[in-house]
Amino acid sequence: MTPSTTALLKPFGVALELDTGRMPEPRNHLVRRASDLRGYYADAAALERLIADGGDPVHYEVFEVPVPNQPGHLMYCISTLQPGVVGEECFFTKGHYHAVPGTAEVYLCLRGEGYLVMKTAEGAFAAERMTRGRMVYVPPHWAHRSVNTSPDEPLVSFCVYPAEAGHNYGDIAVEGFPKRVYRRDGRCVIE
Ligand code: PAN
Ligand code: ZN
Repeated sequence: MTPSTTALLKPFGVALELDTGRMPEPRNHLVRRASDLRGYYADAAALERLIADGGDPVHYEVFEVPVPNQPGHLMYCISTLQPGVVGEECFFTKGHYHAVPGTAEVYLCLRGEGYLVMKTAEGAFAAERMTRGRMVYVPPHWAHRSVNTSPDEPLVSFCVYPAEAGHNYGDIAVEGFPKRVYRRDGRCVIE
C-alpha cells in the first residue's frame, strides 16, 4: 500500500549526547524534580526534607524530538536519572503503564547502573539490571520504572516504543510497585 502524502514523514537525524544523556536540540524537554515525586517514596518526611533543605533537586530529565503518535511510528527518547536517595530509597522515575497496554518498549542503558523494575496488573514483578551496554525488553502489559543505584553517577538510557503507546501514570501513582530499591551500608537491597 502506498502511504498518502500527508502520512509520509521525511527521514531525519537527531544528535544525542550519550555521556550526559541529553539532546542538544530537543523539541520536548521534561524535567521532574523531587517535589514532582510527592506520594511516591516510602519515606515522605525524607522527601520533604530534600525539597526544603536540598533545594528541590532535579530527579530526572527526558529529551525528545517527537514523531506523530500514530501506529507504525516509533517514539524514542534519551533520559538521565540523577543519583541520590530519599531516606534509604534510591531515586526513581514515576513509572507507568502504557495507555495502550499492549505496547512494548526497549531500554538501552548508556551509562550508570540501576534497575528497571516492572510489574503487571496481575501481581507479577521483575527487576532487570541496567548497566552500560545492557538492553532491557519491557513486554506489553508491564508497567516500568527506572531506579538509579549508583551513589554518584547518572543513569542514562535510550528508549524506543510504539508512538501510539501513551502513558498511564494514575495506576502506578495509586498502587506503586510491589518492591522498592534501597541502598544500605553501600549495598543495594530490593524488598
Ligand atoms: C520512558 C519514560 C521516562 C520517564 O521514556 O517516560 O524514562 O519516566 P516516567 O514517564 O515514568 O516519568 C518511557 O518509558 N516511555 O514510555
Ligand atoms: Zn514506557
